Amino acid sequence: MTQTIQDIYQIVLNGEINNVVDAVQKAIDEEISPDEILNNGLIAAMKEVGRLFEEGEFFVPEMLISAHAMQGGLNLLRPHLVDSGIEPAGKVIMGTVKGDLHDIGKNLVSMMLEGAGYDVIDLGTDVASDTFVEKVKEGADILGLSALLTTTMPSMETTIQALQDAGLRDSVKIIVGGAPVTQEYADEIGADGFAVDASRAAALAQSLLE
Ligand code: B1M
Repeated sequence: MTQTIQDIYQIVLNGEINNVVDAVQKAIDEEISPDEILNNGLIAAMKEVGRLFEEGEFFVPEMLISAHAMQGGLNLLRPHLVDSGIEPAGKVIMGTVKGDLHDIGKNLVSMMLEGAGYDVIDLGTDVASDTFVEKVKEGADILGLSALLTTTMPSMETTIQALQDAGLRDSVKIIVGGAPVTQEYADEIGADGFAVDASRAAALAQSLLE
């Protein structure tokens, strides 16, 4: 691994938002392939962030700062990735369900998925089941539903039922999460998976698509 890639890895891990763009630009100028910058620099660092979070060494603020640093680098790299024809790991549609305005956790999940190489289309908060259905119709590998209120959790089931009614249920893997959501609830409503946090959501997406 070159020194420049090691620098990018360390900068993302440290959450040095102000340094990431210069480091990624340096790698581009050195004609390091976008694939290497992405996989050995940005994604590798986010994997380590996920590991540290799961082990209790990093907390939500550290994870958010690293995710923002990763996004800064990714924004610069994105046109180069498109030019070099690198395919994303998969397409994810993400949103907080109808009636629910909480988005901090959902944003973190989106960022971790981006960090893991997915193309994430984030529909925001208070997303109606019909909107999820319309977006899944356009094509997606994974649908991510977030809910933070016990009163909005049923909107997850409504969304899964709406996909079923539209004949789209089997076209997409559905993952659910949010503070009040449990594995039991995910099983009960027929989701494909539940993740307790953002880092495990990225790992879950990977295992569901394998
Ligand atoms: Co609200 N709120 N809130 N709130 N809020 C909670 C959720 C609450 C538990 C607070 C409490 O009473 N102790 C409570 C819910 C009680 C319940 O339902 N049983 C509550 C309430 C009642 C309300 C209002 C109804 C208050 C009111 O108006 N009377 C209201 C509802 C508005 C609405 O949504 N319609 C409301 C409003 C708000 C604010 C707008 C003020 C603000 C949200 C700001 C925002 O999101 N932009 C807010 C906040 C900040 C919270 C707390 C304090 C923090 C939530 C948060 O961001 N956590 C929250 C208390 C709490 O959770 N302890 C609370 C940090 C975040 C990183 O964690 O979102 O859990 P979290 O996400 C985690 C995991 O859950 C998981 O990964 C994330 C990262 O590790 N995860 C997924 C999340 N989504 C996932 C999706 C996945 C996989 C994993 O796959 C797709």
